[in-house]
Amino acid sequence: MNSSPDFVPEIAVIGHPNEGKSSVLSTLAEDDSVRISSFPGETTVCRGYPVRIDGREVLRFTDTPGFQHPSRLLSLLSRGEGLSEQRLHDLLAQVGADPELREDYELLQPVARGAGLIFVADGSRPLRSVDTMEMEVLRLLNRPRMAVLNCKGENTRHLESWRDELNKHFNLVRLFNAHQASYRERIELLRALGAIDQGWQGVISEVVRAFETDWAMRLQEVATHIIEMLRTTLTHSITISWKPPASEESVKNKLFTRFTTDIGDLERETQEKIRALFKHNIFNYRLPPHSILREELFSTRTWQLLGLGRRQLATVGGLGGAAAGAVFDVAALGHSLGAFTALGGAIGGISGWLTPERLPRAALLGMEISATKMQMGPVRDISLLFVLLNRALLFTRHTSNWAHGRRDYPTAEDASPQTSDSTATSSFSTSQLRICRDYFTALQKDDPGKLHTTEQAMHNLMFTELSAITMDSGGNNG
Ligand SMILES: Nc1nc2c(ncn2[C@@H]2O[C@H](COP(=O)(O)OP(=O)(O)OP(=O)(O)O)[C@@H](O)[C@H]2O)c(=O)[nH]1
Ligand SMILES: [Mg+2]
Repeated sequence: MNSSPDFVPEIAVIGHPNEGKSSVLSTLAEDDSVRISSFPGETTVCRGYPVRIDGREVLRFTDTPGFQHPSRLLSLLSRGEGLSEQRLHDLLAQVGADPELREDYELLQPVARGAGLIFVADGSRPLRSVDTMEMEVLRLLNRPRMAVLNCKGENTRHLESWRDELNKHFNLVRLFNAHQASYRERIELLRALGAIDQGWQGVISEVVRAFETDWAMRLQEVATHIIEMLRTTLTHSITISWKPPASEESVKNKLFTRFTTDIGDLERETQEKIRALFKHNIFNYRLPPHSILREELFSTRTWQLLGLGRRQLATVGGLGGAAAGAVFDVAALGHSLGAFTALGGAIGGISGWLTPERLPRAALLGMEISATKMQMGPVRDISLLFVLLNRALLFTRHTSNWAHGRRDYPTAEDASPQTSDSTATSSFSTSQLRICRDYFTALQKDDPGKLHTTEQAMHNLMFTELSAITMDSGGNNG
């Protein structure tokens, strides 16, 4: 193995056609430009996928076509003893001269360059003799290698026979699912790669460290984006002049539409930034059908599920401070927004779950009306902070857990009912709620000194939450 400081380890993903080689590579390299197809033979030439951190290439994965004639390769390799570089060179020349072996020749190129190998097999189907031949070819090629069982189906009956056979040809065998692997599982597989060859340990450890640092930086950036969105939204206000003959109702509607559109646009921009941080650039997956994120930001269901629950609302209210008077304004949502008839059922329906005595309160969105002007914002109700926070955290969970190799859309069958229990803030402790309350109060008072310290505390809280939701062992259904 090359020990120069500029050395970039190359790992080729290799195996039978249609087993999920390109999918495994796509997930490992977080690259959604890798071509994947349900038809065997999609990959016909080798292609390198550099993994860059801070602009520096730290690792290179190579996608390869599937074996076409492993039995012929095996018979060529089995002749003679040992595999010197000269013999490998001669063997490649022989394979290259035969047009029938074009793809086999192609897949041997990274082997000739000394790449480490990940053999990918679908452990949900029965083992066949051709699989054993492919394993034997790799064993005879004698390169650092490991095997990955990527189960395309649910069937686990064949796993044991796969493991037994793989163990005969590989020192390392791991389960890794190209569709479901989380960040943690990717890191674990990379770490395992360090063990495939003595010389690889140091360089792979460095790569793993770079991956971990990069992930933490991403979470810091996500936290910054979320806080920027909160700050802008919670201090946002718009004023429109108003004079007869325009009716108060029509001006209110206009104001409300503009205000909520601004906030919705900002939320979408923030989501795009988060998506880009997790390198989902091309494949634009849809959110699962049951996801609360498919709901409008200002809809009854969103506020019911993602706002503060009654108990937490009472806790925040009990903390006192400037926000305390306003926190119960969530109860006024149906009432104050119900006035905006243009929204029809979307907001109006919320009054259904409110008790009459809680209804009449100051306008949720900080509505001011004078003889000539109407102003909406800054928001007076802390509930919006929690709704936005929960939506941002849910979005980050979806995006960060979505394996790059997975290209199918979630279906209705994946659906499970979403309850407020699954929101991040439902498990917030009183001290975490206090951090949110303090931040909200500082924003309302426009106090730069307080804002700085409370925003820092909020940032730390976000980072902790983001670490928890992106480091769990996967799951794409959020
Ligand atoms: N359900 C499920 N399907 C998978 C998984 N991995 C791959 N697939 C599907 O299997 C098919 C083949 O995947 P590819 O990654 O293109 O396989 P390949 O080995 O690169 O195929 P060739 O390039 O043709 O040799 C695609 O339809 C994938 O979506 C998995 O973990 N789960
Ligand atoms: Mg492929």
